[in-house]
Amino acid sequence: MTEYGAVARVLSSGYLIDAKAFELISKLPPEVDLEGLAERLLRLKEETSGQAKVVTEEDVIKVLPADSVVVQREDPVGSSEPSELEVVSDPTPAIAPAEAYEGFNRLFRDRYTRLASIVRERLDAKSLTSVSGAKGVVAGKKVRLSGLLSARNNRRSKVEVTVDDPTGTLKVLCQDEMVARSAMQAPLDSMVVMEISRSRAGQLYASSLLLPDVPSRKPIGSSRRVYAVLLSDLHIGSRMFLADDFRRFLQWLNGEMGEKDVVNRVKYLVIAGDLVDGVGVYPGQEFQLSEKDPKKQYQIAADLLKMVPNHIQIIISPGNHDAVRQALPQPAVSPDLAESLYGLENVRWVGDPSYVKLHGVMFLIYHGKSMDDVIATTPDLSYHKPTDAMKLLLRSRHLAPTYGKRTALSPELRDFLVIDPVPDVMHSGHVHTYGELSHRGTLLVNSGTWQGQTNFQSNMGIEPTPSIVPVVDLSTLKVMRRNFSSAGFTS
Ligand code: D5M
Ligand code: ZN
Ligand code: FE
Repeated sequence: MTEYGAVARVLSSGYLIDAKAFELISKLPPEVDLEGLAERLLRLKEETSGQAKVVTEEDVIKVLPADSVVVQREDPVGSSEPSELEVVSDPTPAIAPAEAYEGFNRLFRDRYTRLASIVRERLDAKSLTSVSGAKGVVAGKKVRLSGLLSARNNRRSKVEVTVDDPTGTLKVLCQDEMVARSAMQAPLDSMVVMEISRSRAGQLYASSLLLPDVPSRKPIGSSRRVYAVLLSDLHIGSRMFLADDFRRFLQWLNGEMGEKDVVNRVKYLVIAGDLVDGVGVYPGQEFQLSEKDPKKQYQIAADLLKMVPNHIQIIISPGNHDAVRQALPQPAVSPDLAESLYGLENVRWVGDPSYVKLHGVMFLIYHGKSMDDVIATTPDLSYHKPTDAMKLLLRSRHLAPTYGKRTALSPELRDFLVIDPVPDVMHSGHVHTYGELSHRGTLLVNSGTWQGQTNFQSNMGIEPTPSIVPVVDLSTLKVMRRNFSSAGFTS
């Protein structure tokens, strides 16, 4: 008798078998007498009549012969298991920049309003005052203030900060060493919350300075054990694109290097920008290109991504080398330029940044251009530890807080760069160094690159760590790494 026979028998007696119970029965070793099992199940259910007429996994475990069976908690996933992609937020259809001056006013108003409401949610709203309210604080009293950190000046060991909100501007002195340090580490133009008091001489002092941050959460994993593979910065079309390493990765993904138990679970491949090297991105780039036509660069990308098994859903967002505008948010690359990729059924383009849910797990995909700014302006941050820069952005609840540096912003009606909701996984690239870190339940991954070191990076002292692939188990948010560099395949 097959397990279906056993199931049919229980069903025909007026009981339903739930999914987990069914799965367990179907995994039992062949020596288990299913006929006997079905009999015992029926007896068990009859004895406990009055309860729901559903056979659960617990019921099955109760009637299993005690000695013969090890209950497998394995969750086999075959390549036929479908992916579940939901695009939660994508700037592409919403992009409609307003006139520059009025546009930026509106953009910053939206940024302020949304960050202020995040802060109110995180802290007791009643205890927060505005800049104009804080101006009136009398000597000996403390108030809590939220506002944008518009300037900071380091004066010997003290730091003077300027905070703005729609009610005005205020200068506050950070004298305490820890508070001064927090002031130097907060990105310029980010939302901060400060506790301030006035001295008898009339000077305002900060006794704390905090970023909005994210609440501590338990990661929410997928119910099925499926994996997402994260990539970025392939730079196809560059002479430095590591084609051999990438082909090795594609072979692995096709199960040609074994590890079928791993690759069968891969349901998603997420590319966080710089799929191609583009053209005219920096002076003299033409000498570094093996392919100078952007359409052809995307054609090569399509020829490679065609080799990704069809059941794997590919999600691509652009970066500063892709054939779209540089200003954030970036829309998806258009079908005119990336026709070949739009032709692949399993490819979904989104803008930069975007939120997508993969098997219910919320991903924030962001290329990471603003990391250049926070790394340049924040002590202790470096290109070697990209996840520290990502963590600072997450704690600021904004992907590009600092205005007027190297990251161009577009004056949209809505600020797509505010980090809300809190993602389960934040995936970036851009800096070309691999990194992973967990912050208060959010997994941060920088997926490195597939481009060797360029002359420019060598002059800047940037040492890329290419061809390392993070594989995220969506049920646990744990990361496995695979290295496809020429030094050899290591797991
Ligand atoms: O950027 C790859 C890495 O190289 C990233 O860490 C920034 C750095 N980079 C690249 N171009 C520049 C310029 N012009 N100035 C400063 N830093 C740079 P990618 O965007 O992939 O080329
Ligand atoms: Zn790049
Ligand atoms: Fe980049």
